[in-house]
Amino acid sequence: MKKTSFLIIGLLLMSIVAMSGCTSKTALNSTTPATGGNQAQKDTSAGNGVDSDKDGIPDNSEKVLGTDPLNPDTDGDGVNDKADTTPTLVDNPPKPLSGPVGFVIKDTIVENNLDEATKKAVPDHLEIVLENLGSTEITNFSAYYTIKDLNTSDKQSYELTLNGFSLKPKETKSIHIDTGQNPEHYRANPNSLYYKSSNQLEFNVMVSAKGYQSQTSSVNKDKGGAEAPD
Ligand SMILES: [Ca+2]
Ligand SMILES: [Ca+2]
Ligand SMILES: [Ca+2]
Repeated sequence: MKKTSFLIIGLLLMSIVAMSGCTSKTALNSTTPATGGNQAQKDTSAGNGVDSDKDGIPDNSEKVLGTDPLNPDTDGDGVNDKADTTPTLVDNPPKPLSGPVGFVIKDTIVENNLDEATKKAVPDHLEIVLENLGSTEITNFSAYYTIKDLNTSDKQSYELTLNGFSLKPKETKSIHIDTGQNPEHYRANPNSLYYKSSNQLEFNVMVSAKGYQSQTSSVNKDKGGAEAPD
Protein backbone atom coordinates (compact mmCIF):
# COMPACT_ATOMS: atom_id res chain seq x y z
CA MET A 1 0.00 0.00 0.00
CA LYS A 2 2.67 2.36 1.06
CA LYS A 3 4.64 1.66 -2.11
CA THR A 4 1.53 2.22 -4.25
CA SER A 5 0.80 5.56 -2.52
CA PHE A 6 4.32 6.80 -3.20
CA LEU A 7 3.95 5.74 -6.80
CA ILE A 8 0.66 7.63 -7.19
CA ILE A 9 2.04 10.74 -5.50
CA GLY A 10 5.14 10.48 -7.70
CA LEU A 11 3.02 10.24 -10.85
CA LEU A 12 0.85 13.18 -9.75
CA LEU A 13 3.91 15.33 -9.11
CA MET A 14 5.36 14.45 -12.49
CA SER A 15 2.15 15.30 -14.29
CA ILE A 16 1.92 18.65 -12.39
CA VAL A 17 5.48 19.50 -13.36
CA ALA A 18 4.78 18.47 -16.94
CA MET A 19 1.59 20.54 -17.02
CA SER A 20 3.20 23.62 -15.50
CA GLY A 21 6.02 23.40 -18.02
CA CYS A 22 3.57 23.15 -20.80
CA THR A 23 1.51 26.07 -19.46
CA SER A 24 4.59 28.17 -19.08
CA LYS A 25 5.66 27.37 -22.63
CA THR A 26 2.20 28.29 -23.96
CA ALA A 27 2.27 31.49 -21.96
CA LEU A 28 5.64 32.39 -23.42
CA ASN A 29 4.39 31.75 -26.88
CA SER A 30 1.33 33.92 -26.30
CA THR A 31 3.51 36.89 -25.43
CA THR A 32 5.35 36.82 -28.74
CA PRO A 33 4.19 39.76 -30.88
CA ALA A 34 0.90 38.82 -32.54
CA THR A 35 0.57 42.12 -34.34
CA GLY A 36 3.37 43.32 -36.51
CA GLY A 37 3.94 47.05 -37.14
CA ASN A 38 2.82 46.75 -40.72
CA GLN A 39 -0.69 48.26 -40.54
CA ALA A 40 -1.57 50.10 -43.75
CA GLN A 41 -0.83 53.83 -43.34
CA LYS A 42 -3.50 56.17 -44.71
CA ASP A 43 -2.01 58.36 -47.42
CA THR A 44 -3.09 61.82 -46.29
CA SER A 45 -1.10 63.49 -49.06
CA ALA A 46 -3.36 61.99 -51.75
CA GLY A 47 -6.06 64.68 -51.50
CA ASN A 48 -4.65 67.84 -53.05
CA GLY A 49 -6.54 70.37 -51.00
CA VAL A 50 -4.23 73.31 -51.71
CA ASP A 51 -6.22 76.54 -51.88
CA SER A 52 -3.67 79.11 -53.02
CA ASP A 53 -5.97 82.15 -52.98
CA LYS A 54 -7.83 81.08 -49.80
CA ASP A 55 -11.28 81.56 -51.33
CA GLY A 56 -12.51 78.21 -50.05
CA ILE A 57 -12.18 76.42 -53.41
CA PRO A 58 -9.15 74.11 -53.89
CA ASP A 59 -6.88 74.88 -56.85
CA ASN A 60 -7.89 71.63 -58.61
CA SER A 61 -11.56 72.52 -58.39
CA GLU A 62 -10.95 76.07 -59.66
CA LYS A 63 -9.48 74.57 -62.80
CA VAL A 64 -12.64 72.51 -63.30
CA LEU A 65 -14.91 75.48 -62.51
CA GLY A 66 -12.95 77.74 -64.85
CA THR A 67 -12.07 80.21 -62.12
CA ASP A 68 -8.67 81.66 -61.23
CA PRO A 69 -6.79 79.70 -58.53
CA LEU A 70 -4.74 82.81 -57.70
CA ASN A 71 -7.61 85.30 -57.45
CA PRO A 72 -10.31 84.94 -54.80
CA ASP A 73 -12.68 87.08 -56.89
CA THR A 74 -12.11 85.94 -60.49
CA ASP A 75 -14.58 88.28 -62.20
CA GLY A 76 -13.70 91.25 -59.99
CA ASP A 77 -17.31 92.02 -59.01
CA GLY A 78 -16.60 92.07 -55.29
CA VAL A 79 -18.13 88.65 -54.55
CA ASN A 80 -15.76 85.87 -53.51
CA ASP A 81 -15.58 82.91 -55.97
CA LYS A 82 -17.19 80.52 -53.50
CA ALA A 83 -20.15 82.79 -52.78
CA ASP A 84 -20.48 83.97 -56.38
CA THR A 85 -23.16 82.03 -58.30
CA THR A 86 -21.62 83.30 -61.56
CA PRO A 87 -17.89 83.61 -60.69
CA THR A 88 -16.84 84.37 -64.29
CA LEU A 89 -19.68 86.74 -65.13
CA VAL A 90 -20.23 90.17 -63.59
CA ASP A 91 -23.90 90.26 -62.67
CA ASN A 92 -24.09 94.05 -62.41
CA PRO A 93 -21.83 95.46 -65.12
CA PRO A 94 -20.45 98.94 -64.44
CA LYS A 95 -22.35 101.76 -66.16
CA PRO A 96 -20.48 103.91 -68.69
CA LEU A 97 -19.32 107.25 -67.30
CA SER A 98 -20.28 110.48 -69.01
CA GLY A 99 -18.15 113.60 -69.39
CA PRO A 100 -15.66 115.07 -71.84
CA VAL A 101 -13.72 112.73 -74.12
CA GLY A 102 -10.32 112.82 -72.43
CA PHE A 103 -8.87 109.67 -73.95
CA VAL A 104 -9.58 107.20 -76.73
CA ILE A 105 -8.98 103.49 -77.33
CA LYS A 106 -6.57 103.43 -80.27
CA ASP A 107 -6.39 99.67 -80.61
CA THR A 108 -7.54 96.45 -78.96
CA ILE A 109 -5.26 93.48 -79.52
CA VAL A 110 -6.01 89.85 -78.61
CA GLU A 111 -3.42 87.98 -80.64
CA ASN A 112 0.01 88.44 -82.18
CA ASN A 113 0.98 90.88 -79.43
CA LEU A 114 4.36 92.54 -79.59
CA ASP A 115 6.55 93.82 -76.80
CA GLU A 116 6.44 97.61 -76.97
CA ALA A 117 10.16 98.14 -76.40
CA THR A 118 11.68 95.32 -78.44
CA LYS A 119 8.83 94.78 -80.96
CA LYS A 120 9.32 91.06 -80.43
CA ALA A 121 6.40 88.61 -80.18
CA VAL A 122 5.02 87.91 -76.71
CA PRO A 123 2.30 85.42 -75.72
CA ASP A 124 -1.22 86.35 -76.82
CA HIS A 125 -3.16 88.46 -74.35
CA LEU A 126 -5.75 91.22 -74.24
CA GLU A 127 -4.05 94.56 -74.78
CA ILE A 128 -5.86 97.89 -74.88
CA VAL A 129 -3.97 100.83 -76.37
CA LEU A 130 -5.08 104.20 -74.95
CA GLU A 131 -4.26 107.75 -75.90
CA ASN A 132 -4.69 110.82 -73.73
CA LEU A 133 -6.07 113.57 -75.96
CA GLY A 134 -5.75 116.38 -73.44
CA SER A 135 -3.18 118.38 -71.53
CA THR A 136 -3.79 116.92 -68.07
CA GLU A 137 -2.77 113.55 -66.67
CA ILE A 138 -5.59 111.01 -66.39
CA THR A 139 -5.71 108.52 -63.51
CA ASN A 140 -8.27 106.25 -61.79
CA PHE A 141 -8.74 103.92 -64.73
CA SER A 142 -10.88 100.80 -64.67
CA ALA A 143 -11.77 98.27 -67.33
CA TYR A 144 -14.68 95.96 -67.98
CA TYR A 145 -14.63 93.38 -70.74
CA THR A 146 -16.72 90.51 -72.01
CA ILE A 147 -15.63 87.41 -73.91
CA LYS A 148 -18.20 85.54 -75.98
CA ASP A 149 -17.58 82.18 -77.61
CA LEU A 150 -19.18 82.57 -81.04
CA ASN A 151 -19.75 78.80 -81.41
CA THR A 152 -21.23 77.97 -78.01
CA SER A 153 -22.49 81.48 -77.05
CA ASP A 154 -20.81 81.03 -73.64
CA LYS A 155 -20.12 84.44 -72.16
CA GLN A 156 -17.77 85.66 -69.47
CA SER A 157 -17.09 89.13 -68.13
CA TYR A 158 -14.44 90.66 -65.93
CA GLU A 159 -14.00 93.92 -64.07
CA LEU A 160 -10.57 95.33 -63.25
CA THR A 161 -9.40 98.29 -61.23
CA LEU A 162 -6.28 99.51 -63.02
CA ASN A 163 -4.23 100.54 -60.01
CA GLY A 164 -1.00 102.27 -60.98
CA PHE A 165 -2.05 103.07 -64.53
CA SER A 166 -2.12 106.70 -65.66
CA LEU A 167 -1.76 108.59 -68.92
CA LYS A 168 0.34 111.73 -69.13
CA PRO A 169 -0.82 114.54 -71.46
CA LYS A 170 -0.83 113.29 -75.09
CA GLU A 171 0.64 109.96 -74.01
CA THR A 172 -0.24 106.69 -75.79
CA LYS A 173 0.20 103.55 -73.69
CA SER A 174 -1.15 99.99 -73.37
CA ILE A 175 -2.97 98.19 -70.63
CA HIS A 176 -1.96 94.52 -70.65
CA ILE A 177 -4.24 91.85 -69.25
CA ASP A 178 -2.08 88.77 -68.81
CA THR A 179 -0.38 87.28 -65.76
CA GLY A 180 -0.26 90.72 -64.17
CA GLN A 181 3.32 90.32 -63.01
CA ASN A 182 4.68 93.60 -64.30
CA PRO A 183 3.65 97.23 -63.74
CA GLU A 184 0.63 98.19 -65.90
CA HIS A 185 -0.05 94.50 -66.48
CA TYR A 186 -3.21 93.12 -64.87
CA ARG A 187 -4.27 89.58 -64.19
CA ALA A 188 -6.37 87.56 -66.62
CA ASN A 189 -8.18 84.42 -65.51
CA PRO A 190 -5.89 81.61 -66.80
CA ASN A 191 -8.95 79.34 -67.04
CA SER A 192 -11.06 81.81 -69.01
CA LEU A 193 -12.56 81.22 -72.46
CA TYR A 194 -9.62 83.20 -73.82
CA TYR A 195 -7.18 80.48 -72.78
CA LYS A 196 -9.46 77.42 -72.86
CA SER A 197 -11.67 77.80 -75.93
CA SER A 198 -10.30 77.35 -79.42
CA ASN A 199 -13.45 78.75 -81.06
CA GLN A 200 -13.74 82.25 -82.45
CA LEU A 201 -14.19 84.72 -79.60
CA GLU A 202 -15.73 88.17 -79.49
CA PHE A 203 -14.32 90.73 -77.07
CA ASN A 204 -16.13 93.87 -75.99
CA VAL A 205 -14.15 96.31 -73.89
CA MET A 206 -15.07 99.40 -71.88
CA VAL A 207 -12.43 101.60 -70.28
CA SER A 208 -13.40 104.28 -67.77
CA ALA A 209 -11.52 107.01 -65.92
CA LYS A 210 -13.13 109.24 -63.34
CA GLY A 211 -14.26 112.53 -64.87
CA TYR A 212 -14.22 111.39 -68.50
CA GLN A 213 -16.52 109.66 -70.95
CA SER A 214 -16.07 105.87 -70.98
CA GLN A 215 -14.67 104.45 -74.20
CA THR A 216 -15.59 101.13 -75.80
CA SER A 217 -14.13 98.82 -78.43
CA SER A 218 -14.72 95.38 -79.93
CA VAL A 219 -12.45 92.82 -81.51
CA ASN A 220 -12.74 89.20 -82.57
CA LYS A 221 -10.13 86.57 -81.99
CA ASP A 222 -9.71 83.93 -84.68
CA LYS A 223 -10.23 80.30 -83.79
CA GLY A 224 -7.30 78.50 -82.25
CA GLY A 225 -6.29 78.63 -78.59
CA ALA A 226 -4.37 81.52 -77.16
CA GLU A 227 -0.81 80.81 -76.24
CA ALA A 228 -0.12 80.32 -72.57
CA PRO A 229 -0.07 83.64 -70.72
CA ASP A 230 3.42 85.09 -70.27
CA1 LIG B 1 -9.04 78.84 -54.33
CA1 LIG C 1 -10.30 81.75 -57.03
CA1 LIG D 1 -16.84 87.41 -58.11
